[in-house]
Amino acid sequence: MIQSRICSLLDIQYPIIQGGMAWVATAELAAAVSNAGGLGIIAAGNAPAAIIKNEIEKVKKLTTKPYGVNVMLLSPFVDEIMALIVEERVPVITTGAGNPGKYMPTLKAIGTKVIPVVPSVALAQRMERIGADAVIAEGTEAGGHIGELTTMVLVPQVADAVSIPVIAAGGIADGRGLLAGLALGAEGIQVGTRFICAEECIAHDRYKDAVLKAKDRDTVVTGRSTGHPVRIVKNKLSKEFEKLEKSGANPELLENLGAGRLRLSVVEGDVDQGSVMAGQIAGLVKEIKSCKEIVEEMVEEARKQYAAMASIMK
Ligand code: TUI
Repeated sequence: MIQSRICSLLDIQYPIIQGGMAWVATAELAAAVSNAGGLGIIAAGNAPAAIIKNEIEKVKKLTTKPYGVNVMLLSPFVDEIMALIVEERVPVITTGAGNPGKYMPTLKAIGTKVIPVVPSVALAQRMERIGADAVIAEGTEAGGHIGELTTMVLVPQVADAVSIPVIAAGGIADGRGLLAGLALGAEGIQVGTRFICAEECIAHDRYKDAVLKAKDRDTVVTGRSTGHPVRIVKNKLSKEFEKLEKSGANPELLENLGAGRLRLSVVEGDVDQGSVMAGQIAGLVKEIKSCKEIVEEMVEEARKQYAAMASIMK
């Protein structure tokens, strides 16, 4: 057991929350993470409510443990996804890419725990004020849509600024990362990239291989000029983006270039033309393992690292 407010808040064994990765985080992955003692998350991404309703039904068959849904606030279906969450009494939601404030009163009224991803101290404080149960402080090392600050500087500043529990995210894929998150003042961690390479993850094998092969400097940030910076593994698509952004292409053209590209890589396995979202920690991910192995090894390694550090600090 790791005792933290995140474990009691979410009724889970280990304070390890799976990242909400569109197309990747289906019921299969979410159930496997929850069964391993963490909190599995179904990502709603840009999907309509009917698809996510099916995933929720599936996850309930695959696990009796708590699970969550990640709501991507830029989705055109965000209102119907929130209505589904209320209808299904989803125990926990995480949110990304925006401010969930307008949904908060309804969610609080039915007892859904709301955990927004925040890229700054100001947003963390705002979320606490309107009733968030915890916040995920996600650094720019993370994959997908990102903020500007690193995990190292964001987590301790958020932890000092709020009283609700903080979950560290961005750049965490092993036990050292878990311990580091706790050392920075977080009470739990969110892990995305490591779980892409889980046995139970339904992402295409070529997507998983691209993450396994990626080295430390193999991710790049595209879309800064559109106001939606997204970290992906370098490939033909990222080079095309780079070229267009350098030439001052208009943001609409760039947004259009990105449309449908995540599905292309995760589902079709086109890792040249598709968007291979992953964090900078992809360089540390070397093997496909089960969620149970990933979670248990992470906790075991954190304990060993803690003991090693204690002996250095004496
Ligand atoms: O949301 C993510 N990661 C994502 S979402 C996504 S889908 C997408 N694709 C293309 C463009 C945009 C999205 C892929 N990966 N992570 C959580 C996260 N949230 N990172 C940063 C933020 C964030 C940014 C600004 C949260 C709140 C925010 O505040 C804006 C405001 O309204 O104050």
